[in-house]
Amino acid sequence: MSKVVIDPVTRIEGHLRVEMEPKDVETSTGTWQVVDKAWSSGTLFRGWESILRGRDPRDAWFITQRICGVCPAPHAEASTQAIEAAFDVQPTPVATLMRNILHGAYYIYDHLIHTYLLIGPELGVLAKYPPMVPPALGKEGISKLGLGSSYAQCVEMQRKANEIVTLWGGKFPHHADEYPGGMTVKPTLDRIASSITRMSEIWPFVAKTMVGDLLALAEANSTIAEGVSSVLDIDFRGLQDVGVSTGNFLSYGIMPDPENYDDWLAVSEGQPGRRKSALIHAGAWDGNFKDFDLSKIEEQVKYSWYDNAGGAPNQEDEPKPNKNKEGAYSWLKAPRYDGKVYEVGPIARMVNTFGMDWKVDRVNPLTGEDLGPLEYKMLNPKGSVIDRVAARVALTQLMANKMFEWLQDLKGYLGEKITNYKQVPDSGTGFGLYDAPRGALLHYLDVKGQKINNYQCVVPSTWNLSPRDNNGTPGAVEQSLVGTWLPKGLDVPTVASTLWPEENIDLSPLGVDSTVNWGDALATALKPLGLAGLNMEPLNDDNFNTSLAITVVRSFDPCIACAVHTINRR
Ligand code: NFE
Ligand code: MG
Repeated sequence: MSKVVIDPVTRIEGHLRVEMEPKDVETSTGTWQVVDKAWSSGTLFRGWESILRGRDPRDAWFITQRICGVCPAPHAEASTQAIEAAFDVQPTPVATLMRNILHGAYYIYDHLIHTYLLIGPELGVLAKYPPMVPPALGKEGISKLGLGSSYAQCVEMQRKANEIVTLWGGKFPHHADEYPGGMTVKPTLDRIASSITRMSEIWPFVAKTMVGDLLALAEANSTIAEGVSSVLDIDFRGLQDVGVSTGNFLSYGIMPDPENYDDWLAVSEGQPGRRKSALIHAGAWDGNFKDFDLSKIEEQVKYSWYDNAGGAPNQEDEPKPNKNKEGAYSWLKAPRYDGKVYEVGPIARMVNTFGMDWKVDRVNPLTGEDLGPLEYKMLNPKGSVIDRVAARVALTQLMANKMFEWLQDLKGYLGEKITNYKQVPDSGTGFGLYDAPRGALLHYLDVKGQKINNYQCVVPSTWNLSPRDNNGTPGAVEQSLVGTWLPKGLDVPTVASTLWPEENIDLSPLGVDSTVNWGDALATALKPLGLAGLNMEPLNDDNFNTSLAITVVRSFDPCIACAVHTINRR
């Protein structure tokens, strides 16, 4: 059968191509198409690991931030920690605390934009949930139909979160104040107060709107399940049956305890462990809590456009690109842990810290008002679209709570020593391991003659979007696409009307004299925007609707700008 291709996958950073081979499935209601095999290709060719060679190692954290405009902060942090390991210097406790505050605000921004701007539109459409559909009819649509109400607020709130990053980092993207051994910013009461002011607006949005939207999605999920089950005559439980991955989850942890940094460092020095003193733990969950062991990571390259041999990150050499390599189809390598595929990202952070059941408090830190905890149990232990969304919401709530605690704690450190300055050593090596929003992020630095001799990054999207490995096993996203329904000839409004047939949306506030069902309401709102190619326009009988498949891909929050960072010097 011919392939269905999405290229480029939009609304992400970088260039991602997804190919899918459909197969027919016969049921009592007809012949349907689902994904049989999938291929994920990074089509973008970049230059990072090579341009770092020969440079001053102190510049690495500043340069590697430029890998990505979405996740510069985690690259800065992973790099700074690699430099600190190579220089044999530790950050001071107050520096670690300020880093937690900066990165906590950054995390809130990142998970907000993914939930609302990057995957929210698909979820809002599927779940008949106007607050998460883009505010396509502007202020009038927001006030009269609630169309895009949460989406629009999110835009404001992510800005406030980024303002906190700039209070501690000078600017965003690409903050300017980390330094091996510490920070170049001081804790001051005005920075603390300005951060709390912004958090006092962000916290209620997260605790009420964001958590409320997750609960609304979870409730709508049963109607989606019934609708799809009856159309296809299959036993479909809902969004927990979409985007199912491997059940193996890898995390490096985030937010070290400033007073127990040795526990954090042990893992990046090669000692198997879980960094349990950190807010989010490291681990290699395979159905049970398992220590993370750095020596089990290797990159495989059989299906990647390189002539390198692959191997452990500190064995990898100068990239040898070869676009003509037989069988290869991606600029991404295939990182594996203990030879197996592991999903990285929000679920990995949650399960490696809390297991399958999560409970996050929602007590307003300023007023004491208790909204009741957010409680969530993973709906699919192998991971799924809805579990990824839930994990991001839970992490945002957790981070919003912690921000107040850290800001309070910082008052106890005013006037403390900020940096353990150290000269560039003649030689040294070190790893920085830090969980970026999209997942486990590794930087490796080798210094010789006071210059960078080798630099390697193994990045979250490289794990999730990897091509097949040396054994031919597909990567996490490639596996999670298998079985996804590709509706043929059915545009998005038609699918929406089938799932939600009741005609109960009154368009009269917009001056349209009718009461319509969800699909017609969407068509009214979104078609005038001319979203051709997004399955809003009528599809002919040979065309596949790829919206569900793209939702699967988006649930991993791909970033190919991060995932490929090699250079062709020829
Ligand atoms: Ni460019 Fe990134 C994150 C890193 S890659 S977004 O988070 O590191 O997946
Ligand atoms: Mg690399």
